[in-house]
Amino acid sequence: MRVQVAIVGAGPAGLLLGQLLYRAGIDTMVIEQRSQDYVLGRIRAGIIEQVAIDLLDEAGVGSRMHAEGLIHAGIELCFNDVRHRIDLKGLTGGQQVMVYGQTELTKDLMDAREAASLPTVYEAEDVSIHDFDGEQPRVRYVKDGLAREVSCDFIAGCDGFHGVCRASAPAGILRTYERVYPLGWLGLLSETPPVSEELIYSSHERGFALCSMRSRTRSRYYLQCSLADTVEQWTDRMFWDELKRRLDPEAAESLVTGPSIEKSIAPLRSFVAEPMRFGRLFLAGDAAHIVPPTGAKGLNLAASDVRYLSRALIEFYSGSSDGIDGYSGRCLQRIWKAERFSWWMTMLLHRFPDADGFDRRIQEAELDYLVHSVAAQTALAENYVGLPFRD
Ligand code: RFL
Ligand code: PHB
Repeated sequence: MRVQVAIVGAGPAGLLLGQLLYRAGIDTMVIEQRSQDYVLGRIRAGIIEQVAIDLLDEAGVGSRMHAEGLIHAGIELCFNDVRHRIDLKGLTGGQQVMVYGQTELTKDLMDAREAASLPTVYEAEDVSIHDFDGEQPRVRYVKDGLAREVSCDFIAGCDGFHGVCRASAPAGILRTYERVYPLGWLGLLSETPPVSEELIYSSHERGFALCSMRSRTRSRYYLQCSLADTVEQWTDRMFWDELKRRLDPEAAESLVTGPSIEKSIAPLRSFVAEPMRFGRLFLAGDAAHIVPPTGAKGLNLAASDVRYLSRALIEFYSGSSDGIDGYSGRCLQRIWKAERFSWWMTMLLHRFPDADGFDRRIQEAELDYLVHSVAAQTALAENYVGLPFRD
């Protein structure tokens, strides 16, 4: 089998890239190690920026998102039992974000790929990539017990943080930067109406909490937890009781609880791999970088990489290599700003086990500054809605 671009990984980065290239007449194959149901069952991101909305429209998969997604013009920060609204729209000249689950977005992309009968292999085993330092890279995998090979012009490594593509990059060239935070997020999904119209980010002495949602009838909540905790340890009852303790009295009072549909614990990490291109291999999305979820940037950064990569590849097939040569540098400029913002939000809002009195006073001063300074709120807002593209 031969295609122009072999895409490893059917997460949002891989599927969106495949759809954009398909619309430009470039043929792709997506090779995913998990089953389609497994990929769809992962509960992850909930907030998408205008950049990602525009790209999904460009890919022709935006109609359900526009019909079902919820536009949010602000977020609330809660500390000392009081909520403070950050007017994202007012502070950024009209920009907003959308609540639309990663699961839904992935489903829309999978449906579009299926409708166009584009080649996609799920449950591919032993995926490996070869010869991307030459003109004829190859991807090998095993399916139904048979070894297969795809030859291509380019490999797009969209296979997430634990994937094979970054791991195959030449060690002498790859540089990585990492910060691991000593805490996790325990997430709970429930078929209950959200506690508030907008997201609540709460900084509390018992730990951070976040009230998010997937629709008007489905809520997504998170609690800062210890990395030693297990999901089994946290009954639904314990989760709801703890969430109430970390919210202001009005929110705690109006919180509607119910059985969980899903519960999971995610570690918090910042990570960047540089560069993002190795010959004819390109890394995109979580394969190249991870942010702690506090700033809601992971999926949006994946979309931002895909925007650059799709344009670069389309340019290449029209005769110019400028886009692919500039790919890594352009992506990284945006990535590091999102890394900074996500790190800052994380440091501001969580309680760290090793923090001393000085660290705590700095957090208090920063929160107080934030709610009294339009300049500080504007900085938060413009980062939260997504920084503009320079090119
Ligand atoms: P994904 O989604 O991890 O997809 C990678 C795919 O590659 C497959 N794969 C392989 N395939 C073939 N061969 C191999 N060797 C392979 N190894 C792996 C995997 O099975 C998978 O299907 O990466 P992608 O596409 O780059 O997308 C990134 C996003 O999924 C991620 O950044 C976000 O979910 C992060 N994130 C959030 N991002 C936001 O923008 N807004 C949010 O509100 C937000 N909330 C979150 C989040 C992530 C969370 N967790 C669980 C980490 C909340 C949470 C709790
Ligand atoms: C979510 O809804 O899953 C979500 C929202 C905002 C965040 C992180 C996660 O910052």
